[in-house]
Amino acid sequence: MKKKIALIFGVTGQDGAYLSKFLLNKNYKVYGIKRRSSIINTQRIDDIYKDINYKSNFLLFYGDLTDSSSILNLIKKTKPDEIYNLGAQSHVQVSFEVPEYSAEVNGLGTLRILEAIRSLNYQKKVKFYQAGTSEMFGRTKEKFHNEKTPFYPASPYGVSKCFAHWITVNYREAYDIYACNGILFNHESPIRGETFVTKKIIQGLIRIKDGYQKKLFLGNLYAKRDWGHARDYVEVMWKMLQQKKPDDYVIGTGKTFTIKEFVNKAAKQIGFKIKWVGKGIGEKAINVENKKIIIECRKRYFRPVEVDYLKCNAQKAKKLLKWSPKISLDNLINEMIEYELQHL
Ligand code: NAP
Ligand code: F7E
Repeated sequence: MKKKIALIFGVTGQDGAYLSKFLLNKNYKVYGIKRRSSIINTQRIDDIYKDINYKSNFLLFYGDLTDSSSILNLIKKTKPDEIYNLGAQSHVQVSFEVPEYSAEVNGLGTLRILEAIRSLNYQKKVKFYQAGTSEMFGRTKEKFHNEKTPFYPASPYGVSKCFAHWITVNYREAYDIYACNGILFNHESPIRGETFVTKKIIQGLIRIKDGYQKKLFLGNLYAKRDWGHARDYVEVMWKMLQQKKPDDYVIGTGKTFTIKEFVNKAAKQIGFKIKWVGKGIGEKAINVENKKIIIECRKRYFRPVEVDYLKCNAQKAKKLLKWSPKISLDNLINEMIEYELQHL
């Protein structure tokens, strides 16, 4: 039987790496698009190349979401059955510093892929997944967020993803493309980027414990996030493309914790006894054993506007996609710690 072909934008990222392995294990041929960088940026997928079970079914091409011709040519060349758009300038705080670039890649990049599908007349050939985000809900005041919750983005990143969301809906309705928006809440893993808060906390605490670092500097400790594991979340991306009809789904755990609660959980598993003192920007965590300050807050890690609270209601995905998350936050933290200890 002919293998299905998947084309992944953002293959070198956290989700790109998990999704590639997931699809290869489902017997897909996987083509990934990497952008040119001055230093090799394939660390997360190098193990796939080295694995003889995957090697011949996994191939990378250069391309960029800011470059229409590379997108069009690669879709034409690879003739995919499924396209996953995971490529993005994905850091919320950085999007305040590079707003135009974030909109260019995240918003217009999505349009470029959809437009390539349309102009190649591939609407009946290819299914499209768009990596949407809970950041689109932003400052909406709801206890839970689901597919009906209005968007109120609170960063250039969130706004750019709203454009990507609606252009995906628009091309689905206008040109009958099988296109789905996955509205995913935060998901982490051992290979999460080092400047996202979960990885930064775990890496920082382990380095402090082992004497490589003195302090960890954080921003807002009271924002609440619904954190899941990337391995669980790539499965549901694929599931969305296996249904009779394309649709949009929110994906999350339904549980929410503050950054401070995440620190407390990670510290406990790493074997730190910490005590919090002070308030606001002066709040600190002290290592009870040696009385040293190990965590402080710094203004530079606060955002111009914060998304204070996110909590998912993924009933639709549970019912229609038969999906629910398998990995708890404690197990996710444990896996991230184990990885960090091995790679210190
Ligand atoms: P990530 O680790 O930051 O990966 C982003 C990927 O996009 C990387 O492969 C990156 O390449 C690539 N990329 C950046 N700019 C590009 C460009 N101009 N052209 C082509 N590719 C480009 O993000 P992630 O955590 O895997 O997330 C995957 C997707 O889901 C992103 O769209 C993100 O916005 C979205 N999302 C993530 C979460 C989450 O909690 N992780 C939640 C909801 C939605 P380099 O490796 O070269 O940088
Ligand atoms: O911040 C607070 C920060 O950068 C989480 C992306 O994958 O998920 C991610 O976006 C929270 C925020 O993730 C620091 O203010 C405190 O409230 O880990 P983060 P994010 O902004 O939620 C969504 C769903 C995406 O779609 C994005 O692509 O933690 N925080 N102190 C900090 N955040 C960071 N990065 N660094 C700190 O020192």
